[in-house]
Amino acid sequence: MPESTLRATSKFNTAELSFDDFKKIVIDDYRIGYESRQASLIGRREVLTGKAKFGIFGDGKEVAQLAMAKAFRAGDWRAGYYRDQTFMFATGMSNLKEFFAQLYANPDIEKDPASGGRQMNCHYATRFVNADGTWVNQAETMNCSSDISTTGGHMPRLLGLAYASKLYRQNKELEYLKQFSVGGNEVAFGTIGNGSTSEGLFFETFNAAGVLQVPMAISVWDDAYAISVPAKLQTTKEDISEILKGFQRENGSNGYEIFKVRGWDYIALCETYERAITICREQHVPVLIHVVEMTQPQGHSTSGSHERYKSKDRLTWEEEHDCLLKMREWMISSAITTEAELEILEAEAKKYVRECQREAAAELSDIIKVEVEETARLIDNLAYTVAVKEELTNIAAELRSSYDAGRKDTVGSVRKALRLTVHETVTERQVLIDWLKAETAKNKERYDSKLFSGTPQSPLNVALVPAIYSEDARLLDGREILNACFDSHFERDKSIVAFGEDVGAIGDVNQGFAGLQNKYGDLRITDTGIRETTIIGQGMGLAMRGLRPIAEIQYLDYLIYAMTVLSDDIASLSYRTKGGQKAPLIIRTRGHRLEGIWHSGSPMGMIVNSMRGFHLCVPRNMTQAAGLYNTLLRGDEPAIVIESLNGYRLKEKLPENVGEFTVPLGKAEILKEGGDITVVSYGSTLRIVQEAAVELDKMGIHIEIIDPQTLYPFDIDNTCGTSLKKTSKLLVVDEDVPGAASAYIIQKIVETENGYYSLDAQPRTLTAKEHRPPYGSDGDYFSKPSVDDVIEAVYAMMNEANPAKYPPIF
Ligand SMILES: Cc1ncc(C[n+]2csc(CCOP(=O)(O)OP(=O)(O)O)c2C)c(N)n1
Ligand SMILES: [Mg+2]
Repeated sequence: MPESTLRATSKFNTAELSFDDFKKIVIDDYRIGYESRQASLIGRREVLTGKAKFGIFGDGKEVAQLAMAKAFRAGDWRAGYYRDQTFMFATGMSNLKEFFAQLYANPDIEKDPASGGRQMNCHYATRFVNADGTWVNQAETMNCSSDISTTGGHMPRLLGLAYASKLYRQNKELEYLKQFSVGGNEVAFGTIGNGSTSEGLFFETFNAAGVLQVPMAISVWDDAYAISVPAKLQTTKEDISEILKGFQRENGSNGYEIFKVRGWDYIALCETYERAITICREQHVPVLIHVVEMTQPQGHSTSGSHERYKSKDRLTWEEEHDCLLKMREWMISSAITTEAELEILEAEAKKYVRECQREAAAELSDIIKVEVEETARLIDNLAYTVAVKEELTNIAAELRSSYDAGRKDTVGSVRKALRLTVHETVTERQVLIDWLKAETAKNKERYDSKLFSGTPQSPLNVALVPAIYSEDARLLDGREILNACFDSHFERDKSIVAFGEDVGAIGDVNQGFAGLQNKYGDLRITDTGIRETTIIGQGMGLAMRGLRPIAEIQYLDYLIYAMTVLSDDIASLSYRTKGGQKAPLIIRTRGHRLEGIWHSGSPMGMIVNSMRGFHLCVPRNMTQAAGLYNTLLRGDEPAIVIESLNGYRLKEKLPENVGEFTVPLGKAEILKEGGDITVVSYGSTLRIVQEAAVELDKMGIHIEIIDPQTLYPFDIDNTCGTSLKKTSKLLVVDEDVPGAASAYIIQKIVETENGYYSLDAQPRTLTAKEHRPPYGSDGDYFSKPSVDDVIEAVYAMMNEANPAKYPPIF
């Protein structure tokens, strides 16, 4: 980083502040804002001249962010969006070099700590997970949860970050977790654009925080536009704080403190943030700060120009109300500084930002240049020993002359050279192959690592502890097994909390948590409103702040209401921060067959396809579910557990170590051995398959039943593939739609586990119909796989193999 003056903002300490101190703070702030603006201007130019791929910047939002930064302390949190560079610079959570490193997609986390080159520019994050998986001391650092590009998508997480402070303040049992909280006195700062407040996620979060009374401070950056769509088409009355007035707390009611302030009025902004955040921090009252009259000097992003959709009058108004221009005018008119002084400051700032940009660019391009030369040299070396000399020297020359070569070009050139020389055996070719292997490993780390935390704390490393049964083990309802398991965890680990609809007072609709609120208190087992997205967001925020939440979604069919936060936010968190952040949230839900279109769903394909980054557990009964919870609650990665809705009242034996024994993730289990057909199923359909097997045995057909237990990871030990070596036939049974989770399972077995080479018949799936299951037992029978269906599907495969022995049934 080039030498420079002060970088982070200073607080106004009104009691002791002299006018000279005040002036210095204001001027330093202006410098931060001005540098930030230069970064936006240069950043846009870099994109438009092809040196970076895309740019979105925080110009026009600088002054409010300086004020917000003054109220931000160690221990506090941010969940915001792509306009916040000035805030990040002013708090010291980011700097100009990192800003440009991200713009150039530098995959080195030392250079772009927010995302290791994985995220678009202006997507911020601090690293709060160490390389060994341990947490940093969040009470001592300023903390920024990782941004996502989907606007408004971060709001549910913000709720959870704020809710953690409430738990840390109110639950004295958590005092031992000192590295996560300063006695609950932290504020979770959220930022969102005016247009994005139209999202349901915003309103759901807003209401939930009002109910929960958590220290959450939402700033709305209102520039009257959302790309081209004006406020008139976004917001009722074109004014978000106006329409949210009903949330204002009054006469001892819960609710919000709501503030409105202009985005170019430095002093009003500083006063407003000071007042708002004091209330929020001290009283745990959520606040809304609606910052109006903001501008976009360069338009929305590098994708277009705002001259296309803003009127001349609007553009002129924006120029006149540029927040830095207004601050500058005010500084001169109040004798804080002079035009001449500012000109010097601005010239210095421009130079400084330019130096930062050049250094950041060179840090990547210098390395790439060396790699390009090395690769070209290896290709040249090969060229002189083979027939296709000219083609290869051309590839090397093209690579050397490419002005923006990247790793795709070095690797791409080598792959092409290897294709062209496929029949050659010279050593120079082997050198190239070795280079490619080494480079592939490096690029895997750069671009393909950390979908999960993968640290020593990973649930995949949790020790296997078998269930122990006493001779007179009690037979209990499945729900009671789970209840005993959860009870043991709440006793063992004070950081575990569970919440969701009907989870608290009645202990969930199927009573897994029954009696536990009475025993452990309503801060640990807690009812929530009907708000799936923010239940999950609440869990995510808690999990990022060192707590161990179990967030409950009442039925699997309602998971779809939380998909945005599950898929966009939690599932991608470890990956998009290259392991810098984690949220080991456990989601508990129940599904598969019961009654009716919205209580019998099994949308497993939806989950499998959109939630990579989660472990996906599909226990066949409540004992297996307990074993999986026991594993997950000792690990540090997010997971979803889908209990079988129709299994809560079935009798199971209570293990003596119900809170200790573990079911490993990815460990498939053979439930019944047989030599004719391998049948793979999970969850509720397993009981159907097991029932069918009894009749099939009588017919002389012996199926092998395998329960993968977790769909992600899937059958790590190749149990299914090994079984196929014996049976050569595969049937996958599930109750999702055709081509959904069953297709995923087939791909895993046939391709990943090499099952294809053992097959002597087409692999089959038996699934539900394409529509949702109708209400009633007949609806179930004709829509979901039944015992009859399983028997006939198995029999049909036997018939195909040996029609004489197994003639058609009908
Ligand atoms: C969920 C989602 N929908 C749409 C988009 C595309 N998009 C990106 S920015 C943007 C406008 C956001 O406007 P606003 O919230 O007012 O923030 P501003 O950019 O004006 O600061 C849109 C529509 C997105 N990124 N995410
Ligand atoms: Mg806007």
